[in-house]
Amino acid sequence: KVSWFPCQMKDLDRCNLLVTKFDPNMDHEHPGFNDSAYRKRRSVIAELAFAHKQFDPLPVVDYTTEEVSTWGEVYRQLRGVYPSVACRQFLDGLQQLERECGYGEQRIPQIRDVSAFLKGKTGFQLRPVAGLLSARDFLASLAFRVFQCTQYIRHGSAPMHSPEPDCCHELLGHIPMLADPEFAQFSQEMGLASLGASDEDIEKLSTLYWFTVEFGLCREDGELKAYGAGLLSSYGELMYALSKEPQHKAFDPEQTVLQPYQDQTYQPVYFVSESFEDVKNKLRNYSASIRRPFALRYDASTCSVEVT
Ligand code: H2B
Ligand code: FE
Repeated sequence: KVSWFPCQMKDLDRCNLLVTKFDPNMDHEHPGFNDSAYRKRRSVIAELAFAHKQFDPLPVVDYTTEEVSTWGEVYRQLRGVYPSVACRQFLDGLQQLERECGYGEQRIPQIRDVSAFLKGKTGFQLRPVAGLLSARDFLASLAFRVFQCTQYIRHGSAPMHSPEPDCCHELLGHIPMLADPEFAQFSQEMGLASLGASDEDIEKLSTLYWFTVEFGLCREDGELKAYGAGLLSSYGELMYALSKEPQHKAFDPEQTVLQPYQDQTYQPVYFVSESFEDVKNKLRNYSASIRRPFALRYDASTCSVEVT
C-alpha cells in the first residue's frame, strides 16, 4: 500500500507531522528546558507556523534584543572561518545574501525576505515550521522546491550548538546552498524520489540527505571543504569534520545508505564528493533504483506532480 503524498503545493499544508525528540518541552537535556520564558516564546513562534497555510504571506517575527544578540554571536564566529572551510558555492550564496538580503550580525533575516530572494535564484521558497518534521513530510516539501524553515532561535546559553534545527541552522547552514542551481536541483530530486516511497526507502533517503545536505564534505582544488548545513551551522563539528580525527569516505549512495547516523553527537564518518554534479548524478541513479508501483512527473509550470 502506497502512503498518501502531496501532488500540489497546497497539499503541503498536510505535511506537518512534527517529531518531538528534541523539543524544549519534552527533552530534559534541552538547554531551554528549565527556562519558562524561553518555552513561552517558542510556543508563540510555533503558533505562527501552525496557523500558516500555503500561499499566505510568510509570518514576520519581531525578534528580541536577546535573540538578535545570540544570532550575532553565532554569525560572527562562523563567518570568521567560512572563507577557509566552506565550499565555493556556499561562499557565493552567502555573499549574495549579505549584499541583497540584509544578512549580517546586526539582525536576524526574515524568512519572507529570504524566500523572495531564493525564489529569484533557484525557485526555492520557504514555509514556516514549528520544529523538527518527520523525514517523510520534510522530504515531500523538497519535491516542490519548498524548504520548511524554523523561525525560532536556539537558547542563549548554548549559542554554538542546538539539538534541533533553529533559524541559525536554516538561514546560515541551508539557505546559501539553496541559492546554488545544481544543489537546488538535487534537493528537489531527493524530494521527488521520496513521494509515495516505502518506509524503508524513506529511511534510506533520509540517511543520504543526512550525509550530503546536512553533513557533506567535498573536494575543491584538492582541499577538503564543507557544504553540509549541519556543519556550516556548528562551529565545533565543522572543525572536527575537517580534521584528521573522523573517517573520510568517498561518497557512494549504495554505501552511504548503510551507514548508521548520529544525531546526538559528532559523526564518526563523513562522505566526500568530487562535485555537486557528481552528487546529483549519483543521487539520480540511486533514485531511479527505488522501486515504486507508479511513475511520477513534475510539472514545473504548475508546480504539481502527475502520477503516470
Ligand atoms: N525538519 C526540519 N524542520 N528541518 C530539517 O532540516 C529537517 C527536518 N531535516 N526533518 C530532515 C528531518 C532530515 O534530517 C531528514 C530528511 O530526515
Ligand atoms: Fe537541516
